[in-house]
Amino acid sequence: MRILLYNPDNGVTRNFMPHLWMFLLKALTPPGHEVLLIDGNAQPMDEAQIVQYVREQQIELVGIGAMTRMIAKAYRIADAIRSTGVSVVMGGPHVTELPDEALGRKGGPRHADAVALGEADETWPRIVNDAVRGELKDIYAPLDDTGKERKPSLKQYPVIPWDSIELEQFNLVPKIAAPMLQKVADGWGTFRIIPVESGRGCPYGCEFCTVTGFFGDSIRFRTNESVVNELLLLKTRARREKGQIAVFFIDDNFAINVKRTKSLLRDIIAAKAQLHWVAQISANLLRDEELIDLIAASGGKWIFIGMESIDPTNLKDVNKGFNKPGEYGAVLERLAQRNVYAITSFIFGMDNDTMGVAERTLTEVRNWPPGLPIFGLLTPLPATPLYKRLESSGRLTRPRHWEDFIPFTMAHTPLKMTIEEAHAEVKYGWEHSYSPEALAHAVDSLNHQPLGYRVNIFLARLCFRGIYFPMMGKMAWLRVVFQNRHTISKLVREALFGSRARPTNSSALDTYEEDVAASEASPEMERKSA
Ligand code: B12
Ligand code: SF4
Repeated sequence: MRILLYNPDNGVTRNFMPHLWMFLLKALTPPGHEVLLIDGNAQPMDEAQIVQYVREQQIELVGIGAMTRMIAKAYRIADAIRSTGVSVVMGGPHVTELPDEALGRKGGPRHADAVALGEADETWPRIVNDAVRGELKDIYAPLDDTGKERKPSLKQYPVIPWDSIELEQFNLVPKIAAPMLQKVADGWGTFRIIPVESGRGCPYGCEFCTVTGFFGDSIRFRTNESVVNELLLLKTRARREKGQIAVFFIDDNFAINVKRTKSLLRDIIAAKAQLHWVAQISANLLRDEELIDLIAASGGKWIFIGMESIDPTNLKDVNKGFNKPGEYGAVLERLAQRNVYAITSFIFGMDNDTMGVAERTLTEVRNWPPGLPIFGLLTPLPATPLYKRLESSGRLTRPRHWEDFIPFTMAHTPLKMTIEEAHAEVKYGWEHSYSPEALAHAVDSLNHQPLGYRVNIFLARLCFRGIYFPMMGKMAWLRVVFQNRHTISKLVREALFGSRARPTNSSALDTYEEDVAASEASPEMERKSA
């Protein structure tokens, strides 16, 4: 059977990384079938295009996975495919939480022939076999013999053939630049960020998060050996292609068991399997100096930290009181001393937030080593404790917000500000962190570091800017390059003439302050920050 696995685009950003579920299910497909993958974020398709693809490729079964924010698109695509007579199976967090919606059992249209609930590692082979026999059931759930939910063990993890799998759609290097970049240093002809999981589950149960409900609070790990072998495969591929591969450890809390994380990192170092990597780790787990040493030595470059708020009342409200804002700065310093930087994620629109929350947060952020701050709004995802709390207190303004996804627009009203005010705060956060002046400041604050680090933070900020400011086309990128021409020319001068061309710290700061003063006086900037 020819099977297509498809993940819809989110319509806002071009995803920088493929979705792991597709590669995993492909690896778990019983032999004798051909599995094709399309990630809409890398290859956007509308309904007509996907129908044409399904017909041309003679696809007989389609698997679609989607987060809540992409579900409306996922349903439209599923409807179009089913209208051609091809069966559609849906899986992932949203349909697990609301299977009746996908199956049309709530009075709405049916979008899927079958739904896979929860982790599908063990049910997928069954689904494929049933589809071959034309006997798909409505629901597939991972249950043991007694009918109790069973979370798959990760001890027998399938080998994803990263060294040979087709990854063309996930190359972040523009085709036009590839031949030249192949010759730079160890080769930059390709650059891919690849998702790798080392474990699943998180016991913390933050109120807005689906993870504890979906993966359970019992944490399961792969063996160190299987993770190390996967990294070695990726490393071999990068060398062969004269390109670069970075890894995103997608575990929700990569250091949830510090002892085990240290042992994995030691094994990575011993096997020389280091690649540059990113991982999500909560701040409370980053107190351990030895852990940070091992992170740096094993290739860790960026740590995603869900800081959420600098207000302990907000954190307590969403069951994240284990985050201690007072220690954020020290944690980031500890990382920065090893040249590891942080993606610091904040949520605005919490119940104790008032106008000015963005500036109050940025006042803290400015005292920390440079990183990548990101800002979002509190979103009640279906089946989370947050959703239930807001629903029972009648505070949801758009209870089925996923039917009409509007980026950066809340689905409930916070207690101390309006929905519009909450969005204005997010906008303020993005504008003041990703303006040309802020980018210049981030680069200059790494003046004591080699050029590579300065280029790295600059490029990372340019890319992250796209999460809020649409940067989908060539023109959008050209505009951003023009706006940041001073920083770009400074970095290019330094690359050509060495650090002699680098401004001293004080002059860099003066330039920044002049820039800020200039931009504060600029009506354009004032309008943007209103
Ligand atoms: C990596 C990741 C990202 C990446 C992007 C995704 C990518 N390219 O991998 C980044 C960092 C960009 C990201 C961003 C966001 N993310 Co995210 N992300 C994750 C994370 C940590 C890992 C995903 C993963 O690979 N898991 C491992 C795989 C194996 O699990 P899985 O995807 O669930 O797949 C299994 C099953 O669900 C099932 N399955 C899945 N699809 C299908 C399809 C079929 C046909 C079948 C049969 C089975 C099946 O089988 C798989 C194997 O068991 C998850 C949390 C988590 N642990 O899953 C959150 C998660 C998916 N993200 C979430 C959210 C909310 C977001 C953001 C909206 C956050 C924000 N406020 O900005 C953004 C949106 C990004 C966008 N594209 O629009 C939520 C989604 C909840 C929901 N109901 O939608 C999650 C669950 C975390 C949470 N806090 O609750 N994310
Ligand atoms: S620590 Fe992260 S993954 Fe765990 S419940 Fe909280 S937000 Fe979700």
